[in-house]
Amino acid sequence: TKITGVELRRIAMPLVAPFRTSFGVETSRDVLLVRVVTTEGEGWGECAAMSEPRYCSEYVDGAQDVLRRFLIPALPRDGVDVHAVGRVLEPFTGHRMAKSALETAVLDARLRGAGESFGSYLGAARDRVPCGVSVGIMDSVPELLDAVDAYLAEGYVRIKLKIEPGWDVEPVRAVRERYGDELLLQVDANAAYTLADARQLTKLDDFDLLLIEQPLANDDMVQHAALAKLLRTPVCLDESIESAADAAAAISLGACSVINIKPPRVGGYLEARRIHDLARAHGIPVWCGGMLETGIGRAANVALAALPGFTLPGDTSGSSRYFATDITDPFVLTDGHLQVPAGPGLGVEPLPDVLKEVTTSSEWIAL
Ligand code: OSB
Ligand code: MG
Repeated sequence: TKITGVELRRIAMPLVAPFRTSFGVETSRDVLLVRVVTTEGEGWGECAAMSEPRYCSEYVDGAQDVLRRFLIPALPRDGVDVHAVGRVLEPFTGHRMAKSALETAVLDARLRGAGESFGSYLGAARDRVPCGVSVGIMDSVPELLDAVDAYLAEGYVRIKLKIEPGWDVEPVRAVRERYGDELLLQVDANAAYTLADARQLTKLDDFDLLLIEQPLANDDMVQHAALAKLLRTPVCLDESIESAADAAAAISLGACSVINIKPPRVGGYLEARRIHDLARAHGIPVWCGGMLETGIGRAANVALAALPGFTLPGDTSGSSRYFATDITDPFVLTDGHLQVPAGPGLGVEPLPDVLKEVTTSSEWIAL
């Protein structure tokens, strides 16, 4: 089996509601899909990069450029070995989301050929995963409570509130008071604070949060360690962790006591599994984050979230939390859980009619 070429396909996916974070508002997802074609079949990957470099330095046009110009031309010509792909991509620095999409597509092709599922390959320990939901910043507390009401009615087992300076203690207090101590509740600041805000952040200690995610800047590992000493709320890192080496540094510094593992952020599912293994050996709980993925990226995330060290519910929400129509068969919550796809590879694929409808461009890169 050989890789014969790669299709880079851009799709436009309107969100069911605007998603506001401390770094911006998203109303539609501009997604780059990667389709690896081999002499025997094909495989899919989703690039998590957003339209603008705000969450991290990658952005979707840049990801497409580096894939076309450097990453795809470097692919091995002699087979479909996902570890060989990792090795040829390694000399290129950064661009982890672009690498992740390509590696995932190769792995999907490989596993489809072998008849093995992503979950089985990665080491899934269960066939369904509990699901949380990430709730954006709203214009008012009543609007937020309406949104949380609806998510809880759908069965989500954990609520994550996006926060920023001016939208932190008040919404957290309102949600905690309305739903009581039993609700699994956490917050995500997307790097919106500095260590000078420590006193404000200690006010969140009163609300028995599971964790506070990425309070400080992406490259502020040392300051996160200092902040963690001042807070009772466990500090979780998202943006700061780009590799297993970063995770090792964060753990030994005491910069976090929980890790959000987002495979695209760390360069793919193999590196994500290394972080899972490392964290597990240190007794550090992990959970699976998300980047508003379509069913393609979601399938892989749900498989990863079934590994034994994922002891907290992830941001692996159902398709309807994001899109009116997903490009795959939709992921639907049952009793607050999503089923881990069991079919070969990702176990899902784009529905041709829907895919055609949402496609904005396509380019073919022959090997
Ligand atoms: O920080 O976890 C984040 C979405 C886009 C970029 C960053 C983040 C998020 C989310 C939503 O919180 C997670 C999801 O539901 O996919
Ligand atoms: Mg986050």
